[in-house]
Amino acid sequence: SSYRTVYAFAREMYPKRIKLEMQYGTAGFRSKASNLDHVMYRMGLLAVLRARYKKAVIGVMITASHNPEPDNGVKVVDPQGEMLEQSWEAWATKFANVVDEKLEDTINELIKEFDIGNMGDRVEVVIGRDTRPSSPHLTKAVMDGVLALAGKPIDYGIVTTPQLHYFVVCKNTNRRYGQPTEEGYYRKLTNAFKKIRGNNYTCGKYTNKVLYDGANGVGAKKVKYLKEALGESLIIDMYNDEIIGSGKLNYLCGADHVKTHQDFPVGVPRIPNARCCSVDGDADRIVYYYLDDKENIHLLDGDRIATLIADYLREHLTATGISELTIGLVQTAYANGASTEYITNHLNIPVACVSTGIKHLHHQALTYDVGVYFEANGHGTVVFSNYAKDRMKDRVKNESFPIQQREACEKLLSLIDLINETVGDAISDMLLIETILHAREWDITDWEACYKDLPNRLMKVSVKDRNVITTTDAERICQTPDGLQDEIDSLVSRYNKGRSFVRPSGTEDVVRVYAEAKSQEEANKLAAEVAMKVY
Ligand code: 16G
Ligand code: ZN
Repeated sequence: SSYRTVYAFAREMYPKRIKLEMQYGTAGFRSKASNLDHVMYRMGLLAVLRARYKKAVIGVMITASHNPEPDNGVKVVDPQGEMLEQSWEAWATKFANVVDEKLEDTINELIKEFDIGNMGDRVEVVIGRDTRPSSPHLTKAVMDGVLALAGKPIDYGIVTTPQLHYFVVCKNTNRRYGQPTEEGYYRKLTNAFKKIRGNNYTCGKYTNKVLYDGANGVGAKKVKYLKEALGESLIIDMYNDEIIGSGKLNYLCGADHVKTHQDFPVGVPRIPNARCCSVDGDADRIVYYYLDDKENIHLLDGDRIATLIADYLREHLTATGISELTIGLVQTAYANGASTEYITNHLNIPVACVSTGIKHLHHQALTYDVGVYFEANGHGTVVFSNYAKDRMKDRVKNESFPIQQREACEKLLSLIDLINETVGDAISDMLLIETILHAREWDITDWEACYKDLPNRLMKVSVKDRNVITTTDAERICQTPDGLQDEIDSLVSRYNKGRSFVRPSGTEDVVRVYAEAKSQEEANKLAAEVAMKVY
């Protein structure tokens, strides 16, 4: 039977050699690549079962994003491009951790629990990987897992995480979302971009050139195709495109490095006031920044990107005249307090705060007709309801509406084509940001002038067991240990514009401490004081 194959494969090719317990967290599994053979094989098995259960194509992405090059990881992508459903995360954890001898039993348990009857269906699992040297080998392990349960693996090779999400959605929507190929992806984005931009490449203070840090990863490889297709409409000066295996992936460059250390990346020329952006190792995050005349770095992070986009979309949404369409912006507790204040009081757009992790933001964003979501680290996108899309398409066609309204609808529909609605996408986000800056005729300092960030500090604290800290209210309040929240409250109350929270990390064995206050000294001091309470 096929089960004998499953077990034989597991024992002979991908035996579980390590004791290390792994947990499927907000970013799937992440570890040293050498620990992951059996995990990959088992995620291949799980993906087939998930595909049979959902009667749809499932994705598997092999990447460790912004982590160092020797790490790797894996995430399962659900049919509509979402992250794996929460109830199955526990199954993924179980699959990864059972001993080889129990693997078949676990498979049978899952089949029984979800009543998966169609075990003969030759379901498709689409697989993508980043540029890590370990990724080809780990891809083979996933494919063997898919084959062991008689699924059909489709290997897309090296792609960005958002490209893989896009392929899954294209396949599951009968190509209504686009063609499930790399060419289809570039064509969709670049056609929309060029259509909106027209022939006017520069406008006011906007210049059509951006310095792009590819983090020596897939984000560098892929932008080459884009550059060609965009031609003169946007000149992308690419830096940090080392060959695979150079060891330089994410090293002193990339979105995570720039955001975490507020440090200008190596490998990018230090030209004052030049508009720069950095993506991360799997190109699902982006941040912008520039150096001023004194060589100080100014960061425009996910909060800034979110406000830029939300303001622009709101303006067009109002112009459509379809008054019932709602817009909302979703943040996490890490969003700078000044951004929340600006969005709420100046832009008058409702803001929701949810727990860290893209699935939470995405989920909340779906409750609006136009839902903008970004984490401060630069991961985010916009989602549109089908209702909004249909209403706008109707209005474009209906000549009884004023021409301005119909044009606003048309513009928004083009913007939707420019956006990867499935997940945060550095490349698509960049094109959207460039489109808005162009429309506003802004240089990067105009964008920055919208509001002034509150100084803030993020710290890591190592503790014996980070899970003794539990939180509520979108991680803004500590539930346990007893009394900790009171202590934080009392510290915070002594600071001007003080705010602080602590939460256990979902990706590292640490507790994170965030603090903001009127001055940098105060933010540092508050963070240190709160960290002392966590020890
Ligand atoms: C994961 C999340 C990211 C989040 C980060 C927080 C996804 C795809 N990725 O990388 O959104 O910001 O975890 O890490 O959801 P932390 O829990 O260690 O602070
Ligand atoms: Zn990433």
